[in-house]
Amino acid sequence: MDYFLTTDPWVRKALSEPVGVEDLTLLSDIAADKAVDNLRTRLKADLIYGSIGAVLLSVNPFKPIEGMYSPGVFDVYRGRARHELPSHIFGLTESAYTAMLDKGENQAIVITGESGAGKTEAAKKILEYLAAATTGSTPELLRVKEIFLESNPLLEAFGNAKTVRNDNSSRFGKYFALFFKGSGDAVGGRITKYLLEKSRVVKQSPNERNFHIFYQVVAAANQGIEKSAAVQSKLSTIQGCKPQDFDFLNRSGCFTVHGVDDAKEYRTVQHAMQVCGISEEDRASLMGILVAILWLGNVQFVANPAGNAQIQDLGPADKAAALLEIPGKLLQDALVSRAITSGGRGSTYFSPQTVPQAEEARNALAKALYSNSFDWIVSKVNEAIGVVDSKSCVSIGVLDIYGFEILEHNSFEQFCINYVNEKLQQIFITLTLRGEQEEYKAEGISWEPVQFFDNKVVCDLIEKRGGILSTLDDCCKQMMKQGGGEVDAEFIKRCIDTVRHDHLEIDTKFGRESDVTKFDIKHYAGKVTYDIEGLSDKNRDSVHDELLNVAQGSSNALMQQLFPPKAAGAGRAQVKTAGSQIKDQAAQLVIDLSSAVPHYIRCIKPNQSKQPGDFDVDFTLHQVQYLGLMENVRIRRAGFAYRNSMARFLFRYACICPETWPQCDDLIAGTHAVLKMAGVDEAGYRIGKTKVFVRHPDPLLVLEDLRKEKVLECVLRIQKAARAYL
Ligand code: AD9
Ligand code: MG
Repeated sequence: MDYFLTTDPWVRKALSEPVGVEDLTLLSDIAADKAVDNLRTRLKADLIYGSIGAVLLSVNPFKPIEGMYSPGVFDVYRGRARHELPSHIFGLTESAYTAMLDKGENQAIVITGESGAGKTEAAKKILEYLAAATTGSTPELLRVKEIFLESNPLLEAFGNAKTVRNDNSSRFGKYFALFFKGSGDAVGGRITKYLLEKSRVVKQSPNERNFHIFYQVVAAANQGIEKSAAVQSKLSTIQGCKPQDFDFLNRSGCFTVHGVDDAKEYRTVQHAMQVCGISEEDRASLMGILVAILWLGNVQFVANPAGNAQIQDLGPADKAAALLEIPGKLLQDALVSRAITSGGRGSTYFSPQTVPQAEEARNALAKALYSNSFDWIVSKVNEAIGVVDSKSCVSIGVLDIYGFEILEHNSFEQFCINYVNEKLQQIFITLTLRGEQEEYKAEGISWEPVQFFDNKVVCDLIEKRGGILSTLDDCCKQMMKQGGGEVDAEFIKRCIDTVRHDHLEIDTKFGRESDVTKFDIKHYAGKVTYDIEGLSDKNRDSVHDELLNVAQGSSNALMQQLFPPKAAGAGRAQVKTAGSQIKDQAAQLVIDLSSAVPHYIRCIKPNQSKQPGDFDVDFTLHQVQYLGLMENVRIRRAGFAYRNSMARFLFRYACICPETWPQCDDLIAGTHAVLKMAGVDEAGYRIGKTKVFVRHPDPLLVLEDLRKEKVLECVLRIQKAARAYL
């Protein structure tokens, strides 16, 4: 084939040097340590991609690999079937793209793996490939492509941060879907975001940073790189300041990221905002909000003689108020006091707050300002890409979500992140491991069952009624009614009393229930210990009414969009807890993914040092085990590469065989006849009750070629007939 003649050095190298086995299904010994050995050998030769059947494996090299994503490699993969070429993310993307166009079915690429394993990089490569593959030059297409590519740095600036695991860690989940016309050109898209880790705005762990955008803004203010006078006027209040001067940035001891120039990134991000249709006025307001958040962080409280909070220095609070375009006095009052509506008569009085309560209120406002801004940016990007009638299009969706996390201290954020990862693992199990086996059973195909851990039990523990999320919600609601109390303590008490489960461990051995400060969940990827403190606050996730009123009273147009006024006469809205939001989103995600043809990329992180050339065998082995890769291999080895209903199979291929064309009355006899025509012997396929299963993918290529020949023949005949007629 012509690709053997390719001069592209990367493809030649990948084709010419068989290093280990590319598809783990072909391992002579299916043991996890052998698989890890194989991954290591291949990584050493810069072969980061491999596969298990249709699942693409990607091992993070932590260094750029020369030529791997070059235009030459793109050209080789474009238009070719996946198994003709070495495993590559381009191959997977191409197969999703062609399947979408050929069959008119929506596709979803699901990228999983732990933090720092390479998911976001993979998502970017997919996007670049799709942008290059859609070669039309209509203004509509160019616009969609540009916005999709530009929205990446914008969303990363606001949604990513340096963590100990990854210098550019996604702190939100993202599902982006690109919509295509039948011709293959992109006509629109949609980005859905999942739970932003907003607690990072006010607090970061040691050696981690706040979201990138804050450092970019501080750098820009100092280097005078902003051209717009309106934006510059917002930045001017922090001119001469360093990140070290802001309490929301200076507690973790980490201010820079190796190899990242924050000022340069600032320019890229501001340009991206313009491309995404954000006006200069809104951009100025947005930068003003970010600067206001930094000043809010510097608002300190001290206790007056009565023990009530008062603002130590009005300077930062006034700066924040001015930037947010709200009256300074109103903001000050709302930070240190709170309206309480008492009893049945509903009379309201103002209760002074303690210092911790005022700090909590300040932090809640900062988080709300930031997360509402983030939501607004996502909505602007979506607006710019253009809403299309998704029913008249086909789509490719790419899911890039935060990876599984086990930190020294795990809180509500890790709980949500790990829950979403449980759901993704569950989808993987349902569609590949359990699904495959159940299908053989239902079709009456002889089959040796393979054992695997089904994490549905862990999903149930978290999301079912009476499980962890609903117990936490119940406690939050009840305590709100009672006007406060120790919600975290009540939550753990109820967990001990009512949520009994094999995957939940609460150690009460050494103390009373009230001394319990942690609980463990045995996740599919390992046991994680969660701190109880702060869970309920993070779950309730609310800004108290006075602060909300103050924000709603801003005279700034963007602020009015971020904090729309309550409709007249509307009571206190039933605010959804963060836990139930993520549960709803996860459920919707399952629906979206299940209604598309899934493709999987399993990313593996070979070390925790983030250095090229370092391979931590135990760490990698653990991922191979919890991702269920060996079970996947076993099922693949015993299984069939292709399956489809006989009706659909014949719909596509009946034309190649005289026994089935133009008439086929017997599905089973017809299927046998077509496969015989393609030279598949009887050991190579099985016929079930409604479906046909073909063991290897090669016969499918033969069938496709025969079909193409037939179609061409027909076209020529029609042309000839038409000419004769004319
Ligand atoms: V997290 O769950 O968002 O914290 P990701 O997204 O899995 O995580 P990411 O894609 O951000 O990880 O990769 C981490 C770093 O690894 C990148 O910043 C790159 O420096 C490096 N990386 C990842 N994939 C590749 C690759 N294919 N080639 C070279 C890579 N470097
Ligand atoms: Mg990421």
